[in-house]
Amino acid sequence: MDKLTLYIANKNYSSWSFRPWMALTGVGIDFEEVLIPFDYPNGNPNIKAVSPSGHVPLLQHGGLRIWESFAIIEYAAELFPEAGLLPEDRAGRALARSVCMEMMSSFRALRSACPMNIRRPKGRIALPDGVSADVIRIETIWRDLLQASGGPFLFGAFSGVDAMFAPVVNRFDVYDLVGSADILAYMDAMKAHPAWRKWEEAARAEPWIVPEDEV
Ligand SMILES: N[C@@H](CCC(=O)N[C@@H](CS)C(=O)NCC(=O)O)C(=O)O
Repeated sequence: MDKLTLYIANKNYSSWSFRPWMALTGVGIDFEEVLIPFDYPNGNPNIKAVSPSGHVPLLQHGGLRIWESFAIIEYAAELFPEAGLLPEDRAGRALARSVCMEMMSSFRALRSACPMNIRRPKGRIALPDGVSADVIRIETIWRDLLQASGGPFLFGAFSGVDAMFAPVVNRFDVYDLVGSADILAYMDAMKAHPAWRKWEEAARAEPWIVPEDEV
């Protein structure tokens, strides 16, 4: 099989890169990583050179290029059906897609007020309108899935759905947005996952600062 190459941006800040990287790493899929640091003053020309959308993440597999974080996870789930990236049953996969699509298309207030920042010291900020509604909705999604599956991850074992919410776990943590024991236990399980630890260690070692993401 051709090798898989995943193009990503800064591990400290690139929330969309984190998702497929954590999914693939978390279930043990082998891939080569190419990190292109953000270059906002110049419009990210090195990202535009590799990605049709001008964004990362992007997965290259032979001559095929796949962009959009969830499309990458779905492709990997089809390539490696035994890896457990998505639920085995059709109803479970439909539910998984529903919450992943909701993650991708929603929660703009949370995402813009509280950028992912892996190495940010924990501390609250003044929250604009809409953030607490986003937090409550995500807590409900997580709680319903955890209760149905029994945890410790959203569908029981770690899956691509957890990876789609990984940047939210960081936001809830570093901006101190939640306090319920069940939600904190899920976040602890995510932060203790070996794939999370590997990403976090690399993020902490990065030299780059993106001022607009330092809230
Ligand atoms: N919906 C896309 C979002 C991708 C995205 O916005 N990526 C950001 C990095 S986190 C990016 O490439 N930014 C560079 C730019 O906008 O120039 C996905 O799920 O992959």
